[in-house]
Amino acid sequence: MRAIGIGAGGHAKVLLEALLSRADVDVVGLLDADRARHGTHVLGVMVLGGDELLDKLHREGVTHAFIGIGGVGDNGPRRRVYELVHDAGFKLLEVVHPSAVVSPSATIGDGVAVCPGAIIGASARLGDNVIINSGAIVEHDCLVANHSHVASGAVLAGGVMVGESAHVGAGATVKQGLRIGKGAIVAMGAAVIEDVPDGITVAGVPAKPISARVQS
Ligand code: JB2
Repeated sequence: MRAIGIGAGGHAKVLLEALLSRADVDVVGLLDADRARHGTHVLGVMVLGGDELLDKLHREGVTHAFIGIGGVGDNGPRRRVYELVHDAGFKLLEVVHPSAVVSPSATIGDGVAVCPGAIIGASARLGDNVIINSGAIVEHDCLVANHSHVASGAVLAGGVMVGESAHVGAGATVKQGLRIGKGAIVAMGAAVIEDVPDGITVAGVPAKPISARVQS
């Protein structure tokens, strides 16, 4: 299958590395909003232009896309790009790095990225456009809802629910059975020992609220 990547920064590079080892995927290029990146290469793959090329590429037989935007702390841009690509008729690629461990009983939505060394436990469920970044652990029976991002090295103990478009920062830990609200942010390194309401940012050990926010 022929695929286009959206974004040409650090996260796109991580996903590309996983995709370039797959015989079934031909990555034809990347698209980036930053004109300065057009014509440059990421791991040998050219940045062809901006998102205005999506319709043309689809007409030319490029059927699949992957979202290479990490958007640390704000999943709004990732959600918008996911919808744009979906509406343009592309199928979203799952990108699971060969070094990740995904339980056969786990389920994975459209366009999910599971990065190097991540572990997805038994009966865990990942929604659409979720990122489980390098070395993160999503234990058994967790639910990570659409557009959320579990950053590098974060640990969700068993049965944690992460609401839509939430962000769990690098190295954070969430105690078993808790709920992280929609659009909430857990700051890097936090230890979460109680539920986090929708839209709230928590930080520290143990984690405490530091602000409320509105998703972009
Ligand atoms: O709407 C868009 C758009 N918005 C931003 N369409 C397209 N086609 N591209 C878009 N971009 C582009 O995504 C930006 O112009 C930029 O080139 C790229 C994001 O690259 P950056 O390296 O700044 O961030 P990243 O999202 O790839 O990686 C961040 O998040 C990862 C999870 C970094 O913090 C990484 O260190 C982190 N691992």
